[in-house]
This record gives sequence, C-alpha cells and structure tokens, in this order.
Amino acid sequence: QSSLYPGVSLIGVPTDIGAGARGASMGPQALRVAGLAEALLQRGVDVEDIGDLSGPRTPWLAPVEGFRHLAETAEWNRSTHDAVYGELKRGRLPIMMGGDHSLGIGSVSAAARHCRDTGKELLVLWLDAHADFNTHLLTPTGNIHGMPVACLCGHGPEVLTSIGGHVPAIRHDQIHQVGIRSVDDGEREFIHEAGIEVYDMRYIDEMGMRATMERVLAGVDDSVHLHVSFDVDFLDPSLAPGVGTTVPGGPTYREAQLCMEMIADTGRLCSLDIVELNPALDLRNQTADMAVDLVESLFGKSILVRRPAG
Ligand code: 5AB
Ligand code: MN
Ligand code: MN
Ligand code: MN
Repeated sequence: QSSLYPGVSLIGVPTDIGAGARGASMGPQALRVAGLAEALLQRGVDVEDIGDLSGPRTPWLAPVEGFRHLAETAEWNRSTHDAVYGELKRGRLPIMMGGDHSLGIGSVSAAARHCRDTGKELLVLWLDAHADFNTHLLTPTGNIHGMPVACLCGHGPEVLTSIGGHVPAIRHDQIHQVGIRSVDDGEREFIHEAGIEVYDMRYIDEMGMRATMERVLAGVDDSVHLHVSFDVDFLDPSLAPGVGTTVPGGPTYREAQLCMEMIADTGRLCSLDIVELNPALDLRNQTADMAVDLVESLFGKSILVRRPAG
C-alpha cells in the first residue's frame, strides 16, 4: 500500500512549562506506548521517531507580570520551532507530540515560516475546548498554554511572537477554531475584536459537525498547507479524561472522527500538533489510545473504501 502522505517525523517535546497542572511532559511517551508510530506504519506511512527535544525543567513558580515561566517557555518554543521547521524543510510531515499547548507557538511559527519560504498558504485548524487567546493582561492564571493563538497573531511578548522570524507569525484569518466551549471574560471580547473564525460547540450543536467542517475547510486546495493543532481537551471528557483542563460538552466519538475524516479528505494535512495529553490524570492510557485512534482517521483510515466524490 503506497501512501498519499510524505514521511512523518515524530518530535517529542516533553514539557509542561506552560500548563496549569504538571504531567503533560509525559505526553510523548504515552503516545509512543499507545502505538502512534505503529498505527501510521499500518496506514502505509513512512515514520521516523526523531526522539525528544530537551529544555529547561519546570520550576513551578508563580506568574510574574502575567506570565508563568516566560523565559523557559520561550526556550522550549525556540527548540520546537527549529525541529518542526527542520523537518518541513526535509520534506517531512512533522507531528509535534507535546507537551502543553504553549508549544503551538513554536510549531505554528515554523509552519508559517515554511509557507513563506515555499509560497504556500497556511491554514491552521485549532481543535480545542479553549480559545487560547489570552494576553498577560487578560489571563486569569498566567499560564502561557492559554495564550498561543494570541501570540501567533502578534499579541504577546516579543520573545514569543518573533520566534519564526516574522511578527505576526500568522494573520487572524489564517486560523479557524473548532470545538470551543471555554472562553474567559476579556478573552471573549478580544477574540471578537480580532475577528477570529470560531466554530464553538453551540455552532456544532446547531449545524452539525459535517456542515461545520465544510465551512472550516471551504477553499482548501493544492496551494494550502493545513496545520492541525489538536489539543486533546477538544474531546468530550468522557472520551479523554487524561488532560489538565477538561470542559464538559465536547464532541462525541463520531463527531471527532468525522472532523478528522473530513480533514483527511482534503489531502492537505502538512503538519500536526498533539498536545495537552496528561498521563498523570489518565486511566490506563485511554486518552492516548483515543488520540492515536483519531490520528488514524486524520491519515485516511475510513470505515469503507471511499472513492473521490464528483
Ligand atoms: B489549553 C484558561 N483559559 O488561560 C487560561 O489547554 C485555560 O491549551 C487555558 O487550551 C487552557 O488559563 C489552555 C483558563
Ligand atoms: Mn489549547
Ligand atoms: Mn484546551
Ligand atoms: Mn475562512
């Protein structure tokens, strides 16, 4: 079976530097134990696990001027950027295994830089329960995993906004969010002002996942580099208890699968983050198993043989 996908490189980023609970640092190993590489191999995808990046320990200090661990978060993100950018340059499809979602700053900055190099149009799909659009003034916690989308759009400290060499890393219209159901006061107003396209759970309830994803993916053609940033707390907590910040009312198993299947149908997936998996809070690695199951769909696993429509 030959694959439609380029070779995949797994990049482990074992840190919880930007999170509000310890344990996301164990995410990469839990995904390996759940058989991420083997599942992709089974799909006919060439996989290389390039191992784990290293970086500063999490000192677990109180926030300073609205940021917890800013310098350390910047350091992890510079390494993440360099690794993801390097793999894209080699013609590979990087899967960044987090780690907490602050690492999306480095990963998406790298995808954006690669698109500037190659003339591709970047579209980021941010699958999450949270909008991650806080600033140091808006944040209720100081945790930087609640700020990556704002930083990528240029709203944040220079050490984070300039990692990919261009500020902002992405335009507001280059990101679409799906599954959102927890937005802080202040963050809500700011995201509205910025005009980010957000498909919240109410939209999904009313329109269904199919119509939602049709809109999210409208206009995705050969010129597009799709980056999926998959925060595992996107899923309903009944499916994914092993995350630091569960929020009730997420997509069901089939809704999540359909979301991934429809992304796969575009054939334009070029980079992926799997973040916020927290094995310390999981039961028998079930959340990692669920993530691997969904990644199989993202890489084209389907129930029946599918022929291209039309
Ligand atoms: B995640 C909260 N909005 O800013 C904050 O998991 C939670 O990457 C952020 O989506 C959750 O601390 C960050 C309350
Ligand atoms: Mn997130
Ligand atoms: Mn989240
Ligand atoms: Mn659009």
